[in-house]
Amino acid sequence: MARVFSGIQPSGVPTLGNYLGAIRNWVPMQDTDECLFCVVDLHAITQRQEPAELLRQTREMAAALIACGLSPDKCVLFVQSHVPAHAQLAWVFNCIARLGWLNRMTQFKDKAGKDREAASTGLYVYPNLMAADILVYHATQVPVGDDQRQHLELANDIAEKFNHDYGVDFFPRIEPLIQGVAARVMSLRDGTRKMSKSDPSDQSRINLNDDADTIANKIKRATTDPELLPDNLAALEKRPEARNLVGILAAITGRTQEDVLAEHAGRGFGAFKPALTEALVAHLGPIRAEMLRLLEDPAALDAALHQGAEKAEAIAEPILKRAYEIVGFLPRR
Ligand code: AQP
Repeated sequence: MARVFSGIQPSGVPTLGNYLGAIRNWVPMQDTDECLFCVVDLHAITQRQEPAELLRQTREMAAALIACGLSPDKCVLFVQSHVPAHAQLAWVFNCIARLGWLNRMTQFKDKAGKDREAASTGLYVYPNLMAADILVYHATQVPVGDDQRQHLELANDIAEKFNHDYGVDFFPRIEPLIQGVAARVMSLRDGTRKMSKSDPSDQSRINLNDDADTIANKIKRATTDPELLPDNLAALEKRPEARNLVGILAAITGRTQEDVLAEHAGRGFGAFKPALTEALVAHLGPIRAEMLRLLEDPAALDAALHQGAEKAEAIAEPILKRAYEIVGFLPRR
């Protein structure tokens, strides 16, 4: 049985991008693998979060994950800051990763924007913490969206350098699992940018707690072009917004993009958008309802997360202990 790890930041309400690129792929894995899924609040504070908002968003994220089908009985579902081993191993990795490696990370460049000097050092070393999140469990399978590919390559570089520098074969290689037509869902306002929960424009994304009217409105206002839909994918190459909407409809209805085009070829977005809205509302409506129901009982949510943290800690502690011994830290009695 493979050990699987993946995380999601409570930096907002999860989006359709998070759902199609990651969460949805996690659900079936619970039945076949040993899965750890983590609400990564330490990562969220690499960018400013209002404390009260962060607390609310952490519970909201846990509720969303359960509403999407993760079961605290089938997987280890927990909050990152509840398991100190993540941050403890991350420090070691800060000392393994090279500045040159981090300088190449495109997510840092995107998130730091033009004023790089003003970005937090946490945002810069984010990939080292992500490597620790995974490797502190010796997890080997990491289901993520396409935007995380570069970070996982870096995690493998860190594991390899640690093993090489200390002459051990301790950390395993990580295999990124990047799946499906919706591995990268793009913004509804700009088809060249990925859909993000922390995008300042709420119109750029579908949130998992959006109601039917909000979804309809966002799809109606989504940026498109005046052309009709073609009958083949190649013709969408230079039409990022159109390609994104076709990809979303394909992913949400479990069809191929070719199938969607075969149905809608020759139509404009006036006809396509209502079909997309209908499919989104049908799929996301029950998730939203379950999420709202779970949030009515925060104590039950917290209890499930605390249980998850205990299970996670039991796996992480001996691995961290051994890593510290390898580094040469004096063992604590
Ligand atoms: N647009 C996307 N399409 C496909 N997959 C996506 N993911 C994120 N955006 C898309 C995947 O969702 C998982 C959790 O992501 P995260 O919260 O850890 O961080 P992120 O990638 O930075 O996601 P966001 O939504 O853009 O958050 P903010 O705005 O806070 O930075 C990951 O597996 C990711 O690949």
